Amino acid sequence: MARARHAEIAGAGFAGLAAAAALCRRGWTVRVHEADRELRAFGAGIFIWSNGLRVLNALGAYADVRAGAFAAPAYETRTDGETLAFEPINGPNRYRLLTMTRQHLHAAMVKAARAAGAELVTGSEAVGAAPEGELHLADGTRLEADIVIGADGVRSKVRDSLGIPQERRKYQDGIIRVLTDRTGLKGGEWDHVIDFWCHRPRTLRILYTPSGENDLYMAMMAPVADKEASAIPVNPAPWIDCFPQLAPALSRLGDRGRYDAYETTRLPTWSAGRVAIVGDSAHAMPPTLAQGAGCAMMNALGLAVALDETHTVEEALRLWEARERPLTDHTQRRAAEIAASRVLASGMKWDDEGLRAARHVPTGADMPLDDR
Ligand code: FAD
Ligand code: 3HM
Repeated sequence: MARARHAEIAGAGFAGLAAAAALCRRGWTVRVHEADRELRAFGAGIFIWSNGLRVLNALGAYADVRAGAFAAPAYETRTDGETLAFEPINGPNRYRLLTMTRQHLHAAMVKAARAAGAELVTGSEAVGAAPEGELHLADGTRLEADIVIGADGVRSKVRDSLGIPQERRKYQDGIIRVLTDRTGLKGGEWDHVIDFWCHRPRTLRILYTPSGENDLYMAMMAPVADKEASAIPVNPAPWIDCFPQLAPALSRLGDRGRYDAYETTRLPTWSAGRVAIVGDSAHAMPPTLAQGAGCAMMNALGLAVALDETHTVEEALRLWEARERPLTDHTQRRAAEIAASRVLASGMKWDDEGLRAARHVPTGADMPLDDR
């Protein structure tokens, strides 16, 4: 019998774990290297649309994800106190959007990758790769593989070591992400996802997101230039001034939260030889469509499918990029337009341009979701 093909993956984030589970389920042996000493997710909450849920289903992680996630009945936009958009979601014939803590999603994906047979190594930092199929670690180890996957996030060392040029863009705004509890904010409208915007006395925004039985995720957008509102720990005064109805949650944040400016990375190619670049390392995008992880997971699964369908890794990488990249490029472009224009403040309807990725049936994930 031929030996199983082997993959070395840098990064146990959503892209690396999805690639690991997808490849193991197709008979590969897989080792994932995580630089951090622990397997954990950074950031606070996350939105996963149908496309991402389908990928999770194909990886055997959907039931676990569904179990601790929140399915809000409506998505609203309220600007300067006025409701500009109100859309029922998650019901029959409505779009499906689950919200959850990042830790919850990450734990379900770790479980799925391990159940499929992946080896996950912590405290193992990748510093580069060779196109012939070698992953280089910080301790000097060089590991050979049929495919190397750089899933090491937006500051990817694997990508940079290959000399793939990057187009990077920054924006006027950034987001403080915090996770707090839902005490006093449960039931009725407090179960909705609510995009609160305020223009006076300054432009601020809070994407209020129930993310589990007791978890509340708030994505708090402030211009990079607004040093007072973008400070960490969160300075509650400017926020409570704009959003007095959220004072109970805003006044108990303590030193939680991190601020990240929006940014975009674009590469001329997603691979070099036997090395594939997957997830934020290849295509970081502003979070305005909540599709960064969705695209990362779709592309990770799509890569495993392409490797199954072709004779050589090089052929698979060409097929993969040709098949998956147009949707990611579109999503990244649209997310960037929305970030630059702040059009969400005017109650933008979720239209085809915005929901193309959400509505897409990802390669390898055409099984319907079992939601009984
Ligand atoms: P990461 O999640 O960054 O994972 C990379 C992993 O690699 C990490 O575990 C890291 O520790 C590890 N690593 C890094 N360097 C090395 C190294 N040298 N060696 C080994 N390991 C390494 N997307 C959505 O789909 N829905 C949302 O609601 C959403 N909201 C967002 C909100 C904000 C404010 C932001 C900034 C992003 C948001 N995103 C969202 C995007 C999403 O977070 C990313 O697209 C996603 O995390 C990308 O996954 P990844 O695995 O490629 O990278
Ligand atoms: C989920 C999500 N969606 C949109 C934004 C945004 O527009 O900055 C941030 C998010 O975490």
